[in-house]
Amino acid sequence: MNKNISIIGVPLDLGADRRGVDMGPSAIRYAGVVARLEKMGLNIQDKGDIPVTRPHTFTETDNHKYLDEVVEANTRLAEAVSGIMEEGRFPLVLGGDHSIALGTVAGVAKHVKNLGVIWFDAHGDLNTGETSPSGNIHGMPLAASLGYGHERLVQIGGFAPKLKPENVVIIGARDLDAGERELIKRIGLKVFTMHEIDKLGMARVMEEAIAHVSRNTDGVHLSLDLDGLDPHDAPGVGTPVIGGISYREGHVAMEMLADADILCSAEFVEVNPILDRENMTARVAVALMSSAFGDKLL
Ligand code: B3U
Ligand code: MN
Ligand code: MN
Repeated sequence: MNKNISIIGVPLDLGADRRGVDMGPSAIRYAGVVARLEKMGLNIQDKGDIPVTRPHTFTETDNHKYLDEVVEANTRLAEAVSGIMEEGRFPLVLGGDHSIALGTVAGVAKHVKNLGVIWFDAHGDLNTGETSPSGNIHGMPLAASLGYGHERLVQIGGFAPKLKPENVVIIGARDLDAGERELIKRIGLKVFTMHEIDKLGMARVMEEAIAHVSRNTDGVHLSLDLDGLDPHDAPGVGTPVIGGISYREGHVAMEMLADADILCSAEFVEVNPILDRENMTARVAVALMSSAFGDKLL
């Protein structure tokens, strides 16, 4: 496991149509991310935040809200993440809405030939401008990284596609739109919905997920949307969906990832301190990070 970690914040909420997740990086830093990871003996460098342009007026392009700003922020993020990879360090990206996966995945995929992805989320984030019910780009980053959707999203970082469908798993899905279900079936994407988690248990799901994403890959990116967790355990998220992954299931999943030693990068997104209770969701995010980086109970 790479013990040299560089943190980048992305105070972007335009991909979620302005909902307060721009304060996610501050909330996660306030929850003590640097101290917690340093205490584990990791070398942490906090590189601060990516600058985000804040528009005065609402804009929409072909059912993509704030397309220019989201593309601009993610282009900067892709460069920053790529720079961290070049230095041989592990990028840990703090969101921000989930559209920032566009930039993170672009920056990582530039350096990892066959990149695997574990996508924890209540949602599929597999919409395109044609299928999105909201026009919110945070519902589109996985589709775009696989090569589907608006050219400007698909081409962030200057190459496409970043991912092959057989190297990706979604875990925790329970709110999929019709167009997303259609794409999942068409490209044969592996999805562990809450149904599989309830039936098989998280440990078995993680065994299968880890085997799936590490089979033909040279590194795995963890993209963790806090709304994958149950709103009871993580209330401070943009779009809470009842019936999610528990705090404990989240931890065992992260611990199994640490034991498998497959991660090359990670991002924790959609923390919304406005809707939170005493910064609980940011604190849960930090706790999950420590498990993902190998913290043990004993
Ligand atoms: N699938 C819906 C809702 C959604 C996606 N991601 C979040 N919410 N956080 C959409 O708008 O694409
Ligand atoms: Mn998401
Ligand atoms: Mn989500």
